[in-house]
Amino acid sequence: MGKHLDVPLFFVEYWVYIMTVLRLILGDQLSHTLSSLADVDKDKDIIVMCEVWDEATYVKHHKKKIAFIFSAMRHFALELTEKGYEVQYTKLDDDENAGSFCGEIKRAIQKHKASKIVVTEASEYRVLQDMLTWQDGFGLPVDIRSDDRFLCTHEEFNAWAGGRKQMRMEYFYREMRRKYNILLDGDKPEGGSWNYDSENRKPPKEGLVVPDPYTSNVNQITQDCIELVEDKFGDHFGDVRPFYFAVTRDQALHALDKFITERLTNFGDYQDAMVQGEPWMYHSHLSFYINCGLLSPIECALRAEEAYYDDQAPLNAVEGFIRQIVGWREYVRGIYWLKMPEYAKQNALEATRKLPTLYWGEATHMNCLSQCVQETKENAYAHHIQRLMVLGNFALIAGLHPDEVNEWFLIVYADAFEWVELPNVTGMILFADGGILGSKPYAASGAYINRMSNYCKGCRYSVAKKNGPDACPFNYLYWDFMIRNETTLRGNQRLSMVYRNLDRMDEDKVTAVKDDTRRFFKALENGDIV
Ligand code: FAD
Ligand code: DLZ
Ligand code: SF4
Repeated sequence: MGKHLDVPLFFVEYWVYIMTVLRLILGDQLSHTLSSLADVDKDKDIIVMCEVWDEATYVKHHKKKIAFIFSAMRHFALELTEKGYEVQYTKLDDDENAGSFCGEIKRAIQKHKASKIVVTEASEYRVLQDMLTWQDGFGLPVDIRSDDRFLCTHEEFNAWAGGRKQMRMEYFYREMRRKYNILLDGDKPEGGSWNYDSENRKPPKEGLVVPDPYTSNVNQITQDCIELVEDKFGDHFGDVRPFYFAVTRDQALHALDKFITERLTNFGDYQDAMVQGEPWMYHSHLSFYINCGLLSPIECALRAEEAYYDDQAPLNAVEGFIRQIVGWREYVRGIYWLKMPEYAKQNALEATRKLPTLYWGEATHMNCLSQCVQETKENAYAHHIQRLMVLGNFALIAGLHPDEVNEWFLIVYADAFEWVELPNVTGMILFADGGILGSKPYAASGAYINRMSNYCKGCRYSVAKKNGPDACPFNYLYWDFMIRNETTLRGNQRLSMVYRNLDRMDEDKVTAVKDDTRRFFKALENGDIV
């Protein structure tokens, strides 16, 4: 038993009165309504924000992504200071920068004689594990609060998932619609159907006029971040200039407004369309802002719902957009936290190939891949179908190792944080989780890309040719993928038609598929341009 000291009550009260609470805000927690700021005391508490080498380099993030996060962090710190909070902000190149969250917290505890830390739970497993060591490591209370910017708590998701054989997004999404009473007519879905995808996903038509995307003006704060990135991260992938992302909440609200008024109407129709030279299409380009906290997911969904009730946008577009935000976004986060840390090691198809250098912008004759990589390099953005059906589809059918593919996707997109990137890559594109997230692999031949884009017109390969050196590689890689993974995939009900077709394929055709695939991989391994 410890010895009780007789400490006078007034002393305890005085100590509580003077104690300094540190409130750490991470680079993806830039929300004024953050749980860790809920009860902040302007007179005593110190808000800690830090640009740290560890975070900027645990993978070699795209240059634009780093400039975006740093500039948004600096603007957010300024807003807090203007509101009267005391903020300790450490820039990356400050002399005393300790280089890690842990090091910066330790420095702040010593400097401010802090007696408690308050933080909102990290969005990523890696960082949360670190946070969980702080209480013992620093010997003071650490209050880790849940992140109520997400629409579904961990407990709710686990309860929904518990006992289900299959965790299909569609059913989860309906629960979320009900929970937030969104697009409902009484207890029925607006318009009578939960999902209007059958009306969406039209191929691009000639003469589509795509509105200009939101672009911000670069002020001195952003300019400093751009120069810092050029100086410190010159060997990272991607173009930092021109820089046009929103870096404050006001700017992000402007981008949201622009999407609702100028793009939402066509969002559903052309959600899957890809047009050469049109990287932004009718997508919202809001993921960066939602993921780092400048916008909340529910406000984006509610703005779209309002546009429908005001007759500004059709139901197929509005429902489609809302499904991405309240359905897919929450669902992938739920899967991530349910399945980590094992999820990061999944490789159900035992894929082993290294990531080809064409993903870093080296020359390729495959025009679809070349366009998507080039746009990714310029913008730290590619829209969903480019990620899924071009970059992801190739990674799947070429049998690229999940670690290599995950690292690439985590690096190159400004919206990439592991909680959302990993399930999309390991689950949605690679089927490496064996079917937890999706019911079948999204493998497709060149015909799909040709139907949904105009890439094939400018390609050295012929999408109409199935075999031979001029044939579109997606055509034979698709069949080789099905043959290679037959033991694992043949039993999948949703692939029964594919395997029936394979069974009908004559032997010469199977041999041609295998020969073409062998030749293609050999060229890839030799460093030839494929
Ligand atoms: P829109 O098409 O306008 O969609 C609206 C919003 O819905 C998005 O802003 C996003 O918040 C949400 N959303 C849509 N689809 C998804 C999805 N599958 N998962 C989660 N949220 C979704 N999204 C990320 O935010 N970060 C990632 O690192 C990421 N990696 C991906 C990797 C792969 C291989 C694939 C196939 C998808 C990935 N996505 C990721 C999902 C999706 O592609 C992006 O959210 C979307 O392209 C962002 O652009 P947007 O804001 O214009 O989206
Ligand atoms: C992405 C990123 C980068 C590049 N740098 C920082 C940083 O220096 N400081 C910071 O607080 N956050 C950064 N982030 C965002 C974090 O990676 C993100 O907040 C955590 O991974 C969440 O788990
Ligand atoms: Fe891509 Fe094949 Fe079309 Fe070329 S022909 S753009 S490789 S799908």
